[in-house]
Parts: sequence; C-alpha cells; structure tokens
Amino acid sequence: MAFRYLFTSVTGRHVTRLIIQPKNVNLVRNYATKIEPKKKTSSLKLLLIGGAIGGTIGALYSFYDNIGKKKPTSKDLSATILDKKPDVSIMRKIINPNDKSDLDIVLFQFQTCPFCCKVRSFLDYSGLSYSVVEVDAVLRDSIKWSESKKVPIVLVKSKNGKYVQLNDSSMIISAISSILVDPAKNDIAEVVKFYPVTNFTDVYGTIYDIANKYFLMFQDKKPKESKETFDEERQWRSWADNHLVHLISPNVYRTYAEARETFEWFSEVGQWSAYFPEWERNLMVQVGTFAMWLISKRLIKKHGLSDDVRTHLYDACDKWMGALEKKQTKFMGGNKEPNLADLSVYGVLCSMEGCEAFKDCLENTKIGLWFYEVKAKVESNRGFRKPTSLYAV
Ligand SMILES: N[C@@H](CCC(=O)N[C@@H](CS)C(=O)NCC(=O)O)C(=O)O
Repeated sequence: MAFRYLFTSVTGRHVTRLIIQPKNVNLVRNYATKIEPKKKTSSLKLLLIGGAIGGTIGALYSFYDNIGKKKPTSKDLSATILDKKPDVSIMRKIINPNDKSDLDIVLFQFQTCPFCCKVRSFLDYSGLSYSVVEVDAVLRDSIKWSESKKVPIVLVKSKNGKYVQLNDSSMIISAISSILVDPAKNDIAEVVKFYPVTNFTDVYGTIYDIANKYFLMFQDKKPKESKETFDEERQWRSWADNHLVHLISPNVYRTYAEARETFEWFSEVGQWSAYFPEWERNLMVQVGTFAMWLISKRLIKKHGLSDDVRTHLYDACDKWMGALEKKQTKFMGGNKEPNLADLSVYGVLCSMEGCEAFKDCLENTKIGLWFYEVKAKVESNRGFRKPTSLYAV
C-alpha cells in the first residue's frame, strides 16, 4: 500500500487525492470521532503512526531501488472495450451547456498529476462536459476494475452503448480530438483502432508504446493546417511528455524546505485539514516530504539532470518561450488560439502552479506571459462544476 503511495507520488505528486475517496474520509471521520478514552486514543494513534512510518520506510527503500526499472506493459496501455460503465461514484461533473459533441466522458484522475492536468486542460479548453472520479492514491478502489493502474484513465461512450477505456494522456487527447473533427460521424470504438499498442525488444528488454499517440485521425476531412504545423505540434507534445514532465518532481522537492512547502500546498488544495484529523494530516505532510525529497534525488540521476535542477526548468521555459518568440505568435497554435502543444505544456506546468518552483519560473523566465494567456482561454471555455457528492467541493 505504502509502496503504491510512494510510487505514484513520484510521477504525479497526487498525494492530495488521499482525501477525496469517500470511503477513506468516512473511515477517518469515524475514527476521529468515535474514540473516547484519551489514553487509548494516543496508544492507537502511536501504533498507527509507527506502522505507517515503518511501512513507508520499507516501501521507500523498495521504491528507491526500483526507480527506472518499471516500464509500462501492454496491459497499462491497451484500450479496452467495457460492456458497461464500472460501478464507481462520480465526484463531480463539469457541465458545459454549449457542448454539442454528445460525448459521455469519465475522467479517473489525481488532481495534481501532470498527465491528468494535461487531459483536464484539453477537455476544458475544448468546452467538453465530463465526469470526474478522484482516485485514492493508496487504495485505488475506484480503478480496481481496470487492468491499467495508472491515471489518467478516460472512458468514452461509444455509439454502440459500450464504453472505451483509454489509458494514456496523449492518446486520450489525440483520440478525442479526432472525434471532434466530426463528432456526428466519428466514433471512439473506431478511432481507437488507429492507436494500437506496439512493442520492440532491445538490450533493455521489451518496450511498449502506443502507435500514433501524437497523431490526429482526420479520415476523409482535410485539415486546414499544414503538415509543418502538425509536425511542430507533435514535437512539442512529445517534449512535454518526455522532458518537461521529468523536471517537475526534482524541482518541487528540491530541498527539504521546498518539499515541505509543496506538501503544505497539496494539503491546502486538497483540504486535508477538513478531511483528516490533524495528526494524520501532519503524518502525511511529514512522511511525504521526507520520502519525496529523498526520491527526487534519485530522479535527478535517472533523468540525467545536474544538481542545479532549477536551471533545467528555466532552460525548458526559455526554450518554449524562445520558440514562440521565433514564431512571433502568442501561442504555438498561432495568435488566436492555443493548440495541443500549448495545452500539453500548460497542463504539465499547471501541476506545480502553487509551488516555489513555479514562482521562481515566473520571476526568472518569461513563461508567465504565455501561461496566463492559455489559462484564460482554458478557464473561459470550461463548463461549470457541479458537485455530485459531499466530497466534491
Ligand atoms: N504515460 C502515462 C503516464 C501516466 C502516469 O505515470 N501516471 C502516474 C500518476 S502522475 C501514475 O498513475 N502512476 C501510478 C503507477 O505507476 O503505479 C500518461 O501519459 O498518461
């Protein structure tokens, strides 16, 4: 359990999600309110704290030893047809009355995972309505039905009534964009066939990936944009996934103090104080801080970064802004609207918006000039949020 917590934290820092699973919240509340004799409370508390710390340290060692060894399998990536929607509670719905696509979309996510932020940025910018299920990062009850254990997972209802499960953020964005080319005609069950899982074997073993995941399928429609425009968009989308995203964890957990601040931000945006007793909130912040601070050092090596991780982040922001300056356009998509490259880079950066690292980027690079333009576009197209449970606030 703790292993899972640590593993997922590395890629997405979504520990915030721990609070959202209704089952957890209830358990925590029951525990917090039903204990009467003070002495018993504290021994049980100590036992739990001890167990959690012990488990976490063990998991940390195991995770630390495994960084870089776990690669996605075919099961993690393959799109799957489901006869019906899994029986899970929807936490909230984003409803856009102007959405004419008639798509039924469910997003399983961790709020601060960069891959999930990317998908949300795309769905919001596209003005689509969708339902959200926050996945508990530890128990992952709400994705027990799925072979793939990573998020985001998106379900899209096919015209034949079945649901198609998509398991990779970039493929999700490309497949839904392909449907939007002609929503009345295009169906997810057909579109998904253009994104098969492929593999090759080399000295490092068998590598699985999704073919065409940065390509849109236009079928018989002729796109307005040039081939060069699409090439450029694909190149930057891939850069967001394969470079930019790897700079997030090393930067937001750079020093112990910064990792602590990052976890305090998670606690704030995730409202941990509202859902957990104070001792448990503190435990999550302290153990999380220590674990991620340590793990981020390993990630620096894994991704071939120097210890001056901020420089890598500034360089990445400068590279992106430099490309825009060269193009002399407001967005990579032109002067009027962002394209999928803008939304991908924006989504990844969004996942650290409340962290010191992001503030430093605003002060030391020109990224803010572009970032807030995209943010305004995404937010003005987004539907309104309709809570469907007590936990969706
Ligand atoms: N290539 C995937 C990566 C998704 C990913 O790594 N998600 C992380 C959260 S940010 C996760 O679920 N990790 C859990 C695990 O690996 O068990 C995508 O783009 O969707």
